Amino acid sequence: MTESDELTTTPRTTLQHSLPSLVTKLSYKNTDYLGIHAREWISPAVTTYLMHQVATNPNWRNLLDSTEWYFVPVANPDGYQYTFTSSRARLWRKNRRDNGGIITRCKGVDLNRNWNLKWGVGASSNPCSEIYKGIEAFSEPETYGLQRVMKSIGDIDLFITFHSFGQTVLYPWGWTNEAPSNVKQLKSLAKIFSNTVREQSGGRIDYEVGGSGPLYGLASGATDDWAYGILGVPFSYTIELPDKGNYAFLLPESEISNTVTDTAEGVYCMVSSLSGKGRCSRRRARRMNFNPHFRA
Ligand code: 0X9
Ligand code: ZN
Repeated sequence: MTESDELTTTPRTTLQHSLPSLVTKLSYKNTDYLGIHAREWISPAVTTYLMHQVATNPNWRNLLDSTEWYFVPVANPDGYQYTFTSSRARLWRKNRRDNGGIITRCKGVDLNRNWNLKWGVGASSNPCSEIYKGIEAFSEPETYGLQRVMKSIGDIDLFITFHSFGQTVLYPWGWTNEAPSNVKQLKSLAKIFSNTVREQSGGRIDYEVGGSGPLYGLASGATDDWAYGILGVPFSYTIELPDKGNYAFLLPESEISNTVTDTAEGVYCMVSSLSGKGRCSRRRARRMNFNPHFRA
């Protein structure tokens, strides 16, 4: 195959059905994304855009020989669909689980409180709560299906779950204020994201970097802690996308384009720095001197 052939070859795409989310696998190794709270509409937009970049942008090709990407654009399909049904439903967060109950009949489990690492800390047992943890860890088909797929992938180097809002890059732990063992490296890679986005946005978008617990308050049963603590993913993040609370979950349509392109550039540089390939590799990876798990 010639070099120009390679540039025009579309990556092989495999679809796997994990109940009930759809994981799209492109034929490269080692990165992983998802969006899980229904009302945080910018998350599926970012994930879909990233998927498109990876699949079609020739400028990303220098990363792809050594990387494999997994995307879950909508990890909470019922909740997401519900937010389109009325202006009251627009701010729904959980899935649409029928929790039973004779008096309240409150629906929904918070899918980011349902994973089995320290399940229950900073979460609620009340089905009417926005942060209801469910009857047990992985009680929900969405989380149960996703963890099965994630376990089946094998070693994952970088896990990013997109949420909104806040403009923060959060690393573990969320269930305790203790810092994890590779906190320096987690912080360095997070700063690569935030610096890249700041440059790319002409200084407009400034992310704060920090531990989930210290910055957002203790909350367990979330995907980032599970990926880090149970799967052993060395670089695991929750990225709270823009804005900082002005529009909050109702980010205007006019902000989508900037947000997805800024975020994609940030992710590109994270992966480039980790893999030692691509535009951001030399400048950043050497200085940071990390790459402990990357299997190029
Ligand atoms: O509370 C959450 O689930 C996330 N924030 S949001 O406003 N999008 O709901 C933050 C999760 C951070 N990670 C952990 N606490 N482990
Ligand atoms: Zn969220």
